Amino acid sequence: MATTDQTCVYLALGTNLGDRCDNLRQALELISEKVRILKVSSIYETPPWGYTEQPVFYNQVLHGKTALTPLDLLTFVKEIESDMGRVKNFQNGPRLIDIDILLFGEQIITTERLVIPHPRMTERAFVLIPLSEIEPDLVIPGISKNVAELLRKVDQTGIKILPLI
Ligand code: PH2
Ligand code: MG
Ligand code: MG
Repeated sequence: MATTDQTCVYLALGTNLGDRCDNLRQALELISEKVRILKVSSIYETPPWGYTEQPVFYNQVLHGKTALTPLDLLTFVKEIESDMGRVKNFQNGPRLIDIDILLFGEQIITTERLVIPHPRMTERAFVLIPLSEIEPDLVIPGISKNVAELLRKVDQTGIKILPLI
């Protein structure tokens, strides 16, 4: 595939049900069908945020390039979530796999279906830690701060990098 007309994207993965490592591995494989994956962070074990009475999460961030439009990318990742067996749950509740679009090039998108940059990414250490591992100098569109600066302002308690086994 030609590499022109491809947009840099950053996606965040999260899982706290079933075989979490395998869920992440499977999600990466499915995402790679339409996103050329260029960088993948380590996996981080992270305490649940928002609703605490649930298993700990594994989180990971990837950087890639895609020819999809933002809405087609959203449809694509939602299809992967449901194909992998994610069922609807309450907000911030347990999930087999969550794939969130953090950034789509330099674009700022505010529609009913899609808000980019991801509205809560700047507050969440479980996103900023893996993102800073692969892209510490990245400046978030609409905010004049880079990932490393944003990370200094959030609570990183309880987050552990998963050793490679
Ligand atoms: N996702 C949520 C809510 N809370 N907590 C952690 N640690 N990791 C997540 O991915 C996560 C969460 C909603 O998307
Ligand atoms: Mg999410
Ligand atoms: Mg989501």
